[in-house]
Amino acid sequence: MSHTHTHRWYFLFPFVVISALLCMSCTPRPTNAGKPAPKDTGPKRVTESSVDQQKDAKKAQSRNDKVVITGDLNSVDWNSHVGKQIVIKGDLMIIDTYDLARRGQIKVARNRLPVPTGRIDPNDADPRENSIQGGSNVAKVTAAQKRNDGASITIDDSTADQNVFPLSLFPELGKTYPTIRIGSIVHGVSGRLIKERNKLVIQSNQPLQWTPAKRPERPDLGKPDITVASFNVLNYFTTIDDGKNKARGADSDSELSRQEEKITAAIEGLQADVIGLMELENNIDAEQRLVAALNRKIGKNLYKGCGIPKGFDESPGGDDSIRVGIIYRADRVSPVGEVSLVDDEAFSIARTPVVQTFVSTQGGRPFTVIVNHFKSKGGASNADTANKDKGDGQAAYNAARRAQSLAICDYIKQNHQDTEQSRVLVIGDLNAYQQEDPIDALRANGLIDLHEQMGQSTPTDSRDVDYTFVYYAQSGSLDHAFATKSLAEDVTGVSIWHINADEPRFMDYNQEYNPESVYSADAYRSSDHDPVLIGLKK
Ligand SMILES: [Ca+2]
Ligand SMILES: [Ca+2]
Ligand SMILES: [Ca+2]
Ligand SMILES: [Ca+2]
Repeated sequence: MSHTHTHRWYFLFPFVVISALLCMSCTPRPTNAGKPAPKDTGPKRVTESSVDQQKDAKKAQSRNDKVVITGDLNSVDWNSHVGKQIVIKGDLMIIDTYDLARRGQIKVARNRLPVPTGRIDPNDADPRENSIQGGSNVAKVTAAQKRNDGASITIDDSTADQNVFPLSLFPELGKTYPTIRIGSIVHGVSGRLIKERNKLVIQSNQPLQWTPAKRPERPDLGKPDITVASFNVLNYFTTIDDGKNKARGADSDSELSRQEEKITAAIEGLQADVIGLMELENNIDAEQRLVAALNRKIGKNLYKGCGIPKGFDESPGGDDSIRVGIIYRADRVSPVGEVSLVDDEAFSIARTPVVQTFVSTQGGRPFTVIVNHFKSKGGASNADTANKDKGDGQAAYNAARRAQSLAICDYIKQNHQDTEQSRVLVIGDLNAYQQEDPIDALRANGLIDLHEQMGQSTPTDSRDVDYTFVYYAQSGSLDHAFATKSLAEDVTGVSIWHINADEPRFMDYNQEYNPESVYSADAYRSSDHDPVLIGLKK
């Protein structure tokens, strides 16, 4: 997005100033029993001494109906304010847009909310430690979750009608502005607090005054010889979902074309030489069709697929309806040996990891990429005892994911000890946040977390949130990049390109409810995960 575009946006909306609607004589009210009222940072109060008694009575009435919030939302006792007019002063960040198209709702907080286990280790008081058992530090995870739960409030468009477009909170969407990203800033809000579907919402009956978050350029990785990417493509299926065949992707040829347009735009934009993909349909067609579409898009036959390894269908995880795969730029890298897999029972309820060694077409030493898609956190009702949600912040199937991590470590120890083969990259959607057991297991076994190495996510850093995914208004990284020591030395940069997690889901390829005017054949919301990029020396 250009600066001019931002300015134009501002120019159109300088008059939607919520503070003009404020009751100037409002006194800030205690926001929580027993807690002091926040300091009034708003306009000076009008002196009331000269007004007559009738007016005084009216004002008292309106004061009782109005609540002004200036500080931390955690200290607000929302339940005691149901039915009242709420004014939240100061900047609020949009942290969730999941229900924006359907219900006209966004969630806001003072800051982006990090998933607790992204920073707090459930079994190590110091997150730099790498224990992978027990729950000695779970109380801290739980406390952080509780803080997050109280840190936000929902703003609603004041109607129960669904899929109303244009959006009344953001009427310019689809006209002069292309998206409503998470991370955008709303400059205060006012409206009545009601309970709707057992949820507290502030009904705003005017457009919000806001500053959009910018869409980031593809991140810089230093001066790499080779670029590797990891990208979960959100169920790219060539089999059209007919409601009975259990296909998970597009419901029509038209949706498939749109999905393909967006994914190929994203992959082209990655400018990567090797791309590990998650959530391809488990057949060869999906990979081949995607590669063909990419080559058509760039007008050259440069991309190739590694295909499906021998013995894949019989391997643990090889029968899942989705799989991981690897595609590459044949002008930039050459495969060394056959594509192979990690054959381990740990993957029987997940997806078989796929492995390929490459060398730059410009020479240099070989490197091996292991692409993973560990068992997800969902589906808890089917989980056996070991895999039940233990309430430790790591959700269901943590034990399965931990075993999958350990299987990857074993595989590397068995197959990649010789100097010639010791440069290994472990990438993919590990379905675990940075301080959860499966990620600590990789560190405990000597693999290097490239984000930590590059100083992009130190466990104690409280300023920025490292994320590839947003789930129930919390941001965190499920997608990771680890390397063996000998390869970690040759990493020039690692970065997450935020093209998806912050973008509203109504901008994706689907056509059931998405407003047609916001669709664009670009990289944004090509998936629900952000891709990860890694730069390497050859
Ligand atoms: Ca609504
Ligand atoms: Ca740790
Ligand atoms: Ca730990
Ligand atoms: Ca659909």
